[in-house]
Amino acid sequence: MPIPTVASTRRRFLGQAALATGAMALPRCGEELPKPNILWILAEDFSPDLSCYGNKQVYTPNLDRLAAQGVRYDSAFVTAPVCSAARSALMVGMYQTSVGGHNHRSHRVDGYKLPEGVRPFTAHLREHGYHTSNVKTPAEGLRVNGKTDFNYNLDEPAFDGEDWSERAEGQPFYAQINFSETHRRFKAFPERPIDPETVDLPPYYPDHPVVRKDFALYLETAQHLDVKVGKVLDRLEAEGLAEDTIVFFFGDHGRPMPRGKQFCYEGGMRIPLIVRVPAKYRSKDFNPGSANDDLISHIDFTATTLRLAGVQPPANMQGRVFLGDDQDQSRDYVVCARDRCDETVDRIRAIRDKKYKYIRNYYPERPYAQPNHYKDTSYPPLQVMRQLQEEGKLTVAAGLFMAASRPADELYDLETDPFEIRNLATSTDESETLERMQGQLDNWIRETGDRGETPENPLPDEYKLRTHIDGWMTATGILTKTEGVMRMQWNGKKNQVRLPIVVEGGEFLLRFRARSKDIGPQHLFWGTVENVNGIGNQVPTPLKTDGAWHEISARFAAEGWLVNLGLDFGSGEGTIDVDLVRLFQRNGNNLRMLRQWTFAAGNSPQAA
Ligand SMILES: [Ca+2]
Repeated sequence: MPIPTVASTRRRFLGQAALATGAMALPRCGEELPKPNILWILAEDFSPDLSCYGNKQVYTPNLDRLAAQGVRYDSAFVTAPVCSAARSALMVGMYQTSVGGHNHRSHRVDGYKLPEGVRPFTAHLREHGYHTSNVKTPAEGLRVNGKTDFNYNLDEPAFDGEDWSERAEGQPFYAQINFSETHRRFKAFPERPIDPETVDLPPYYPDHPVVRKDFALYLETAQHLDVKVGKVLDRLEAEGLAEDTIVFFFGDHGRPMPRGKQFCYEGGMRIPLIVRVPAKYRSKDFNPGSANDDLISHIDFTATTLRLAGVQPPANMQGRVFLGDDQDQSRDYVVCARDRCDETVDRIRAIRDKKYKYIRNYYPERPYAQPNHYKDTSYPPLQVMRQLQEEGKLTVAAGLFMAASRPADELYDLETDPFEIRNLATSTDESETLERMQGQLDNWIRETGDRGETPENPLPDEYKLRTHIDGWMTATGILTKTEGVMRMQWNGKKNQVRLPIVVEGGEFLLRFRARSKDIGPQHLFWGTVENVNGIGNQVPTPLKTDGAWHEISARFAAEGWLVNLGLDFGSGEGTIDVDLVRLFQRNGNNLRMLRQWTFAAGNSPQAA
């Protein structure tokens, strides 16, 4: 299928002219400079929550220094608010929706290839003399996993190696470093803790101690990221490469929180972008220490990187060059697309200009917060929001995300409503804006060949085992309920059933009856805000596998706030039935029942 392109004709004309004369796009006066090295430093799941972006709580001196030496971009956005789809687009400089990489973690095992003529951008760099690497040891003592996460299979290697030190003498390099911060699980920064009471929470979160603590831990994780980036910058200095290397720092998408990752609100689609260009490679308009408000899309990083390397971006690439003397016209809008994430089918498209954002929900009858194992078991703020919603205690702003359904159209004025709280889609004053942006989105869908219109079928096998009953969730089995019994069937992988719950810490007792012929729980485990899905928080809970019902009770104590608990079955295979689960708070020998689960048809957890 041919790939439509939105590349500007101006760019192609100028690019071809530059290549025809053999001149590099970048140097100021036509003198021949050696090709620059280009380094991408990627953060995971990170919004612009840095001191240099105005966050007053977080301490990020290294990234602030990078911003002071480079340019800070205030309007940089992803094409998808989730790892694999965003990274799939970045790697080819085309929307993930154009190349079939839009469903999260799809095409892992089906041999799916990119459309004809679409190649990883590193292949073009390689052909122009660059060494390309996905760095695994970015500085001494620092190891990273080298995440790629593409939703397609490549015919050629994406990278030549794992470090720029592997390049030939005199060879320019492109390298990327993928840090896992600030992906969950968050990591405390004891040397410089952040007081949860001082955190500025977005107004669409409830002001709750768990949300505050979780947000503070997110910012502390950003401080770890900053330390690591500092080590990379130090390494460039130590190796004498700082003046030869253009450095990009950015996020793969926004923060892992409700209305963040997986959603097309600013929390999910807006990312930090800092670019430092050594003096000899700067264009006239590059002013170190300045901020730039042009709309920039992830796929523009790809096109720009190629141009900086003196490589003309192929015509099928959809990004625009935003650096150097030969830049494309800046964008009128950026587009962000959300499709299936994990087991949760959705389709959202958002188009954003400098003032407005229009969001189209293709499944308005479904809640935003559809059940999702990953988010429901590892986002304490989401758990708080679910619980407060049940209790009718959410503010209007926080309640928006927990609604049982959603509007088909959302329109926000970002200048007056940066947190996207007041939907103007039904306002007659804004009907022209709405119509204009709907038309722009329709054009984009047509011009870029958005493949999200075709439902994915079937769901990848690994997601069929993500099931849930009355709040209990698993990623590796089938949960069903009949007549007061929850049945858990496991398929042999690492098996856990988890229950998100938010309760102030203390001493607890979990009591339930269980029967099984072949498998019993090994542990009860529990998580706190600081230690979600608690590693090491466990007590043994053995069960006789004689097929008879047995009473099980497990005592445990959680400090701070309890945010989840669950049963760990190891990697066995089998079936276990559970009925009438009760959670008690203990005070000496006194028990107070907090909640019970009766697994009756149609019921949900009952508060005591
Ligand atoms: Ca990510």
